[in-house]
Formats: sequence, C-alpha cells, structure tokens
Amino acid sequence: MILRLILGDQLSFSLPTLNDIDPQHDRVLMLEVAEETSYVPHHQQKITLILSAMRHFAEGLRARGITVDYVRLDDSENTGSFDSEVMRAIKRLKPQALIVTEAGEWRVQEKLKAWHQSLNIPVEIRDDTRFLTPPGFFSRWAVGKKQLRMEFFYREMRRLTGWLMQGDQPLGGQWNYDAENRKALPKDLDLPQRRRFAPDAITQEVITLVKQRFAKNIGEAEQFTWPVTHSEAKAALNDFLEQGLTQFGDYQDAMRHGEDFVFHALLSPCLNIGLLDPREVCEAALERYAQGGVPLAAIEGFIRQILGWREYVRGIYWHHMPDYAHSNFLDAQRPLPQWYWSGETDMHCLAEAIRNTREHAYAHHIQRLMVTGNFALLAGLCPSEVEAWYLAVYADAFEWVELPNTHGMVLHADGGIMASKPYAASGAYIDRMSDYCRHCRYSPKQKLGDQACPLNYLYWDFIMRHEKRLAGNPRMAMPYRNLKRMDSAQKQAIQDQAAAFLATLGPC
Ligand code: FAD
Ligand code: DLZ
Ligand code: SF4
Repeated sequence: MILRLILGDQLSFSLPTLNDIDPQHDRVLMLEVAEETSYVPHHQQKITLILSAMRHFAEGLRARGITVDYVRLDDSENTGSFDSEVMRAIKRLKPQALIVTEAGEWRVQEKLKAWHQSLNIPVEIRDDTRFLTPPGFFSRWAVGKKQLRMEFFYREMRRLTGWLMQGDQPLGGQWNYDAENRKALPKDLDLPQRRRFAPDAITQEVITLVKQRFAKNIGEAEQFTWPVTHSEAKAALNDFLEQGLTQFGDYQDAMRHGEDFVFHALLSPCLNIGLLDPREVCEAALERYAQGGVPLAAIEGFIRQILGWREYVRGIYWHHMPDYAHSNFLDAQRPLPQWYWSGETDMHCLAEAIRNTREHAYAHHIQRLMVTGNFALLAGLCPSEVEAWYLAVYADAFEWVELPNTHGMVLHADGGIMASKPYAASGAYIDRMSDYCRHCRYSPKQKLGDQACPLNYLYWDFIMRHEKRLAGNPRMAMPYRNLKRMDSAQKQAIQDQAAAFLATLGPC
C-alpha cells in the first residue's frame, strides 16, 4: 500500500500525487492540523475555505472509489502537525512508501524534504505540474540575467503557449495594453452583482468549528460565500467571463466606495488551492474572446495576470528563497499599527480596503498594492509584520504568491528584484482612481496642515528619507527632480508633519 499525502492547497484531481493511484490498495491521507491553522492568525474565512474545500475534496475522492484517511482538526487523537500526523499515520497504516507533491511554501517543503531521513519508508516528492511554467523553466530563463523583469518572462510565456500570438508576433502588434487599462470608474457605471455561494452542510460544520476555535481571528466565518468545490469554482469562473472580463481591462485599477469586487475575477482562492487550473481559466477566457465582444486590451490584461504575474512571482519565490524573505533594503522598522486589523482609521481609503478585507478575506489588487501596501511603504512598516498581515487576512494567501508581492512589489524590501522601483504614491493617485477622498475627512489637494491627506506629506518624507538609496534609480528621476525645486523651509515643514503623524502610530 502506498500512502499519498494531499495538502490543503493541493485539491486537484490532476495532482501528480494521484497520477498512478491504485484505488484498490493505496490510501490518500489528508490532515487538518493546528500548526497550519495557526502559523499566522488567518482570517476566519480563509480557514473555513481551506478546511471546507479539503472536506469536499475528500468526498470527491471517495466518490471515485479512493479510500481517504482524513484527520479532522477536532479529532481527539490529532497531534497537530504535518510531521507528527504523518508519523502517526505510518504507524497506523504501515504503508510501503509515501508520495507527496512538492509544497507551495518553503517552510512546508523543508519539512517534506526532511522526511527522506526521518521516516523509515521511501518518500517520493513529485513536481507540482499545476502551473503553466514547466519545471526548471524559470531558473533556465533567469540564469545569467542581471535583472529579471516580468514583462520579458511574460513574452517568453506567450511564445511558449502561443496564446494571443500571430506567428511569433503578439496579436494586435503589442505585447502589453496596460496604458489603456487605467481608467477611473464613471460615476453612472453600474457594477455587476457577482455570484456568491451559500454554505452547505459541510461548510456550516466548519464554520461552527472555526467560530469555536478561532473566534478572536479577523473576520466573520458566518459571512463566508467562497466556492468550495470544483463545480462552484467553475460557476465562479463563468460568472467572471459573463460579467467581468469585458470591462476587466478598462477598470483594472479603479476603486469605488462600497464596491468590493469591481470587475475582478475573484478566482485567486480557487486557483491557489487547486479548485481551478490556470490553464483551464486562461483557455476559457481565450475562448470567450474568440466568440467576440471582449476587447483585446481586456483579454491581454487578464492573461497577463495569470500567465505573467502569477507564474512570475512563483518563479521569483523559488529562485530566491530562503534568503529572499530576510532582506530589508529600506531598513523599515515601524511596527504594524493595530488599525490594520480593525480598520479604525480616519484615512478613508485605508478604512475601506480593510473593511472589505474583513468582510470577505479579499481585497482587489489595487487596494492591496496602492492602499494598504502604499501606506506600509511610505510609513516604513516592518516587512515581516506587513507580510504576516497579508498572509493572514486574504483567503488566497500562500507564501509563494504573497511574499514576492508584499516584500518585493509593495515594500521594495528586496532592493528591486521584483520591481524596478517602489510603487510610492501620494493622495493624488487615490483621488484619480477612486471616489474615496470624497468620503474622507482629509483632502488630497492639501499638502500640509490639519486637513492635508497624510499620504501627501508621507510621500515626500519617504522620498527625502530614501534619497541616498533611491535617487540614483533612473525610474525615480522625476520625484527627485521635483524635490530639488522645494525650498528647505517647505521640506522641513513636510518632515515635521510626517514625523508628528508617524509618532501617532506608536514607537518605532
Ligand atoms: P484579478 O485582479 O481578477 O486577476 C486575475 C488573476 O490573476 C488572479 O486571480 C491571480 O491568480 C492572478 N494575479 C493577478 N495579479 C497577480 C499578482 N500580482 N501575483 C500573482 N497573481 C496575480 N495574490 C494571491 O493569489 N495571493 C496572495 O497572497 C496575494 N498577495 C498579494 C499581496 C500584495 C501586497 C499584492 C499587491 C498583491 C497580492 N496578490 C496576491 C496579487 C493580487 O492582488 C491577487 O491575486 C488578486 O487581487 C486576486 O483577486 P482576483 O482573483 O479578483 O484577481
Ligand atoms: C493555510 C492552511 C490551513 C489554514 N490549514 C491547513 C490544514 O489544516 N491542512 C493542510 O494540509 N493545509 C492547510 N493550510 C495550507 C498550508 O498551511 C500550506 O500553505 C500548504 O501546505 C502549502 O505549503
Ligand atoms: Fe486616502 Fe488621502 Fe483620499 Fe483620505 S484624502 S481617502 S487618506 S488618499
């Protein structure tokens, strides 16, 4: 008998672990363990999603005639970690060998690798083939390059898949239509009501468990409406294709008070735990494009997110770990303010992004990057604390995708591995891309004084604080040219107000 371990983000029937399973003899092992449910204080809905989807997946395997040995979080004999539960299962079931697909996180992958030594049976760790990049492709592409840039990786991936290509040229003559994809939402544009999923009996049982065990964690499990099965995930994909894709490009960066989803896909939780396959998602979107009515800029923008960004961040993660997590290029040391959890701040853009994070364990990309992320960058919040927050609060958060986005793209803590410059912005950006400022006690037009948007003076304080580190970056030339035009009294006033504001966040 071969024991086949399936982790909580590996819920795909095409998982390499299952490739050659003999349902007559082999067993699948699935483990709900306290170590994984609490290594960061996960949002209640994230725990609900993973445990409910695991339980549904186990049912799906059983329906295919596969025996599943499933350990629940509240089983009285559950010892609480992957290591101890795998040992216990081996004692109980006496398998000849253990098969597992590589883990999505460095921390867990190190555990799996140690089992070669610590378990007294052969352990086979298989490549995770559920990504669009073939194993080893990223490292081969990265070798010898001084600087890695997503845009060039993405072009290689377009050539490899042949998606949106005409021979060896990009369809429409351009690789990237980003410039067309930065519109603000017109006031009178109605946004679609998105398909959500009512909890069934299995999910209800998990919600009760989560309420008992994780009552203090952020969010409300009772408000859970994420897909937990492959068929629900497919319905969510169809909903996006029907209601989101056509306008996805135009309003990719837009935000509106009270609108939590805009035209975004809402598919990352399903993709990251295996309920949807990235190839299936891209092919379905390409098919919809082929039927007509979807602009090229929209389909290109969407394909770039999955074929480009998603694959690229995974490549960066595995190429640079474990050192990647430890750099702190901007020497940011300030603790994360408590209001990142509660949302209780007068800055309306932040209050909104955190409100919908609390409500859904979701915020869209621009809220993560340009609202909570931008503030963390400007205020010099400590990377490890910010990263733990992002890892905890989003239903789609797994370190392979969360870390490069937070450590690299948002905080520039990697010194430019992920992005060629920090995405720092003042209140003018938020004002251009949203209606948040109209609901705020601050004004994005005021640079200094009691009414001034804190992002305005924090932005210039950031630029001044990091002049030595950033002024030489050609992509930062413009802000440093503008800084030169400021007189010293103006600079001092900005620094004074920024210091007073930062002091209100607590000691550094
Ligand atoms: P859409 O905006 O509709 O995009 C479609 C799909 O493209 C997403 O489902 C996702 O799979 C992929 N995608 C888009 N942008 C990225 C990106 N930058 N990196 C990787 N995939 C991308 N995404 C996660 O899946 N998990 C995370 O833990 C995560 N943490 C993030 C932290 C920060 C600070 C930032 C700035 C971004 C993070 N992202 C993360 C990327 C992105 O914000 C989410 O993938 C996206 O918001 C998910 O919502 P959606 O499915 O509606 O995506
Ligand atoms: C995030 C998570 C949670 C909350 N719970 C479990 C669990 O009980 N069992 C499990 O197998 N996986 C869980 N996960 C996912 C893991 O923490 C981890 O992210 C993946 O195994 C990827 O390495
Ligand atoms: Fe955010 Fe500043 Fe606008 Fe207020 S004024 S919503 S703090 S950008």
